[in-house]
Amino acid sequence: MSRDVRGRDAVDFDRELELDRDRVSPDVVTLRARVRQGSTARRDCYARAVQPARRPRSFDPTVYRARRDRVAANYLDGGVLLLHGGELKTRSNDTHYRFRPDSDFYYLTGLAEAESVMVLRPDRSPSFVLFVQPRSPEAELWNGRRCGPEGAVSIYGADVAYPLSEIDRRLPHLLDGCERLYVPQQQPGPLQPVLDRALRRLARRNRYGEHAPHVLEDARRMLGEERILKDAHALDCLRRAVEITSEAHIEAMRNTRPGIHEYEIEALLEYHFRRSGSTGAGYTSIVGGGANATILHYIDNCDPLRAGELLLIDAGAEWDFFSADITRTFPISGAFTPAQRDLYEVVLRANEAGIAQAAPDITIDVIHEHCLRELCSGLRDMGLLRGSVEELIETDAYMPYYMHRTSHWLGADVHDAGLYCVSRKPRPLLPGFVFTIEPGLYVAEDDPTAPEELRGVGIRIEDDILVTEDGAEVLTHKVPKTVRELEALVGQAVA
Ligand SMILES: [Mn+2]
Repeated sequence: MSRDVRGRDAVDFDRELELDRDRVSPDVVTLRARVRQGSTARRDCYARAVQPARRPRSFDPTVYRARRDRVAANYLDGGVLLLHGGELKTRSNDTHYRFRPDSDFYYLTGLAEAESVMVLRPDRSPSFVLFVQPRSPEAELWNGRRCGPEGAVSIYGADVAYPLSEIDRRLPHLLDGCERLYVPQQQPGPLQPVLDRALRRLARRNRYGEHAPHVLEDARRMLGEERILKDAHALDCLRRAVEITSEAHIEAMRNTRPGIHEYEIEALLEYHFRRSGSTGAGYTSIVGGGANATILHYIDNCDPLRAGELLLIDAGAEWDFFSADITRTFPISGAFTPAQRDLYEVVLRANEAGIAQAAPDITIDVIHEHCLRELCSGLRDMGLLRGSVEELIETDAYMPYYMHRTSHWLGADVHDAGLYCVSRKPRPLLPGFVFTIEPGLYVAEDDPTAPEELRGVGIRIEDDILVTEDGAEVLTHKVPKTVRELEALVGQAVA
């Protein structure tokens, strides 16, 4: 076999052998060379026929085509949209995290394959172009199926699709002459070098009549406005995610008892997510007992749960890459102490006051204010703060106990895309928006001004809300949150 046929690796390997020759015995050198050339069996194991590309379970191309059409009609304004589907992320050395596609990319394509790139050019032909990893018996044997350019067309409906290796050659032509280009500007990520090369190439070719886009716009901002109004498929996914998450929270409540560990509850929640067919948690589950609940994003989940303390669970399943987001707090031994119950009732009143406001034309700032009023009047009644509710809000006196906002958009991302302010003013809710209401109170473990029995108590109650034509629907209504319901349910499975 000549060096030319064997390619660069073999040539490099031979060089390495030359260097090695002085250091190792001739036998070892011969053995290594034989291994490098490979046995027939070794070559044959990759020579299997490539299976036909598989359509993912429950993939409906009309959902994604309708979204691309809406984006073209409502936002692109004659421009071109360029998105990357997300990279495979290294966990350590040569192992990776499970791939999770970029939300914007998946929203418009339904394609969950790493390294894919989409070019959407509604006014031109071809208008929907995908770059994907090519079919490869060896890569697919190790790492899983790929759709390849053929599947990108036949399954995902691309007008034309190319292997990723052709992107540098083809992208300049696809962008040539377009005035306006939409790319994710906050986190261009892996797209940046590809785009830079394409734009440089177009600039170089300018005197031959080619020209690069004049205006760069932020694709995330634009797509946030599309994604904030949930279509039927998004709502179906959210409802399914909420359903699974609700069952998981109830299971967690039923199985909580003193002595069980936070990680056991985490495992139980995520067991339920996965056994229900969910891709898993939409964010790292927060399972915090006692003072761990006062750490807003506590994810160590490593401690045993103690009688007399509260457990805060903030966890949500993802369904087809849409996430639920539910928080509940309840007593580990099944009964609140009087002080815990009083503080819990304050947060519950705030949660209900916020929900009562949810309706079209209301802003989430108004909902936040209603929650704040309940929290401040409760903190005052319990002796944690002094002064009028107006004063406490005016001076941010509540901040040591409530340091986060009440709401965020919810969808493909748990903190979903979409502007919170339009023209610097909080935007009114519209039917089809989905958001959370999640007031909380957190008393630091070492707060000398707080009554002893409240130190290290953290409470949050979070529901997912769909704005409807005439009000709002609490998607998460099945998860108990009154004191009576919780006390009846906690520990039932282990009693
Ligand atoms: Mn949340």
